Amino acid sequence: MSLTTLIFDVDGTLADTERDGHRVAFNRAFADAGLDWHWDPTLYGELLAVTGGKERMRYYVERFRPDYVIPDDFAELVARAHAAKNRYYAEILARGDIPLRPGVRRLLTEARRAGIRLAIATTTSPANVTALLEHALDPESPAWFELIAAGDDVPNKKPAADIYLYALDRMGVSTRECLAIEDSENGLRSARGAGLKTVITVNDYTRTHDFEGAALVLDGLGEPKQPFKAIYPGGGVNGARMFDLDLARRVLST
Ligand code: XBP
Ligand code: MG
Repeated sequence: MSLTTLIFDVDGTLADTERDGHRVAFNRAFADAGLDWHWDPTLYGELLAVTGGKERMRYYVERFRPDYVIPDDFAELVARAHAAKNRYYAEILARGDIPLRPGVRRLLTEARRAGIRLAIATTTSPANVTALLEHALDPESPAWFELIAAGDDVPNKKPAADIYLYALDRMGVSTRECLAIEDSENGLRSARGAGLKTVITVNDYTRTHDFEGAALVLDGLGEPKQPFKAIYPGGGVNGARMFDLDLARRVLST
C-alpha cells in the first residue's frame, strides 16, 4: 500500500518545546504556588522519563522530594499548578520564542501539496498544540491537521499505544499506509505498539535513548542547506539528505 498519512508527535519533534518552554513554565508556576520546586535542565531530562505534565509532577515528588509532605488536596494542587504552567507556556509561545525544528515546515508543505493526510498524536493538551502551530507554523495551520489526538483523549499516555491506536481508528487508516514521526523512546514505543513504522529525529534530551525498532533514526528532518545525519542505519540512506516524501515512501515499503 502506498503512503497516505503522516502522524507527528509534538514536543521534541515539531519543536524543542521542553527545555525552554514547558520547563520554564513549570518553574514559574511552582514559584507562584509557593513551592520550592525548581527543575533545572538536567533534572528535567530525567523527569521526561514520565510523559504528561501532571504525571511528571507526581513522579518528581515521589522520586526526588522525600521531604515533601503530600497535602490532602495534592490532586488539586497539581491540577492548579499544571493549568498555570500551561498559561505561562502559551505566553512563551505567543512571544515566538520557540521555533519549529529544521525541516518541519518543508515536510508539511510538501505533504500538503501531495494530498497526504496529516495528524498529531501527542501527550500534551490540545491548547498547547494549537498555540505552537499558530505561533511557530501558521495561524491557519491547526486546520492542516485532520486530527489532533492529544493528552487526555485516551486513558493511557505514551509509551502506551493508546494515542496512536485512537488516531488510526478515528482516521480509518491502516498501519500499512502511515508513518509516525517521533523524537523519544516513549514515543517510539507508543507508535510501535500501534504497529506503525516510525522515523525518529533525536534532540539533546533524547539522543541517548534506545531506538531499537525504529525504521530510521536521524538528527533532524534536514533542510537543503542543513542535511540530516543518519544515526540508524549507520551507512546513511542511499544518498538522501533530507527526509521528504520520497524517503518516507521508501521507508514504508521496506
Ligand atoms: C511530551 C510530554 C509532555 C510535555 C508536557 O509530549 O511528555 O508531557 O512535556 O505536556 P509529546 P503537558 O512528545 O507526546 O508531544 O504538561 O501538557 O502534559
Ligand atoms: Mg516527543
